[in-house]
Amino acid sequence: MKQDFDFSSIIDDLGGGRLLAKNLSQFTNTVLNEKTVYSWKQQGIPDKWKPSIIKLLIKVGANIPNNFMPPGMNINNFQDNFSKNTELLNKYDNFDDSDVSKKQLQLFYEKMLYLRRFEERVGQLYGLGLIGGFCHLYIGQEAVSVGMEAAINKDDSVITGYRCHAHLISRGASPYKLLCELMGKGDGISKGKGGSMHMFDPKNNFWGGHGIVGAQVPIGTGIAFASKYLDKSSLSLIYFGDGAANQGQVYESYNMASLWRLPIIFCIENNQYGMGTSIKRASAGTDLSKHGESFGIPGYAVNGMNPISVYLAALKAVKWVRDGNGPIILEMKTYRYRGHSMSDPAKYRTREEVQKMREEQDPIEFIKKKLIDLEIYNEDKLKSIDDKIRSEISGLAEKATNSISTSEKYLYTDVLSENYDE
Ligand SMILES: Cc1ncc(C[n+]2csc(CCOP(=O)(O)OP(=O)(O)O)c2C)c(N)n1
Ligand SMILES: [Mg+2]
Repeated sequence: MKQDFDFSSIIDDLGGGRLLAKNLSQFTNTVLNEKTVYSWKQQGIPDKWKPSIIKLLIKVGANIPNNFMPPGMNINNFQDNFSKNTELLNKYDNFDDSDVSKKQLQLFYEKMLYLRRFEERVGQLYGLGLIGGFCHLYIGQEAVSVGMEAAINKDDSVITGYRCHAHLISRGASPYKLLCELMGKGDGISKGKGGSMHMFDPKNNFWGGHGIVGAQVPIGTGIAFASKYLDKSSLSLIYFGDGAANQGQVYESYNMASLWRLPIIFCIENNQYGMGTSIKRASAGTDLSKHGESFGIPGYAVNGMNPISVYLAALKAVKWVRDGNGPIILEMKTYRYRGHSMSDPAKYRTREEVQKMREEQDPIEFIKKKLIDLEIYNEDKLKSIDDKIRSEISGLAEKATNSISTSEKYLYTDVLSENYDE
């Protein structure tokens, strides 16, 4: 029989008859003889096997010749949303270093340093007994919040978990009000009633501060739904950790977000540890950027210790979402230097590991070196910026320490939503 089509190249693309027979058997749960598959080289592939073979070709990224399609079918019948979206996303241009201005580099340095010095001061105040309750510091992860914030707008919404001080400051919240909140003062951003884990700043579109691991993911999804429903152009940036990434509510949110094409950036801050366990011990799949696969949500992993990489990745993600393509996942590979919270025996990692990360991957040191190499700032200028930040934070900490504690009169306010404006 004369073939109008070269079936052998398809079989070769899929690793030859033996591998194809094995893969097809697994894929279709049918026992398929290797000899049969080899015979297709001469006799042609029966229509009955074509759909499965097309799916395998898509999986390995091989070309599917048009005339290989069974009648009435085209490639879209076989491609799932994930492949379609990933293919589309790959066609988007990547942003590069030319998209980062000198001014932006200066801001990255100043903003990251501010977050670091703020958190260091919070750690000291905690040690002095001026802050009580749970408290989780962001030291080490600064590049994520600063890089992401630089790529979004003020009307976009941000929501995160309990490690939230940095995200608030990046949004533009008052550091003084944060310090007051931490110390249970009336001037606190949640009137001193929320503490470290429960800070809100609606004016800056910051929606918490959530102590329940992962709770912010469905809430942030709802915020994105509202934005779409009300025909607004704002997106919802949802941060959560590697420890939250396997939760059921996260997957339910992925499903709805993708189904309704909601404007969401799911930003997973993979600092490699949950409360006392490494991701390698806790997660069956550690490629978190691909967790949206079965929902058709594309994603990519980013060096979360480099604010430039974070910023450039975020620009692309923002464009993707604003173009109406629906959600995207960014997995930030980052690291926290301090314990999970203020009490952490840290038995799950070695001191040497932490030291190595600090010495080799610190985001602030990285950007500092860049500023010097590009002759944007010299050592003296860098030091004067640091001194200015330290003294500003010291002044605010002193003012907050001396401010008035929260009042009993707030005990029953802000409990119901109608009291929101009180
Ligand atoms: C539903 C729920 N389960 C458990 C906890 C206790 N807990 C607090 S933080 C945390 C680990 C979360 O780790 P991850 O998501 O990686 O965030 P990270 O602390 O690293 O920023 C756990 C288990 C909680 N607060 N809520
Ligand atoms: Mg973590």
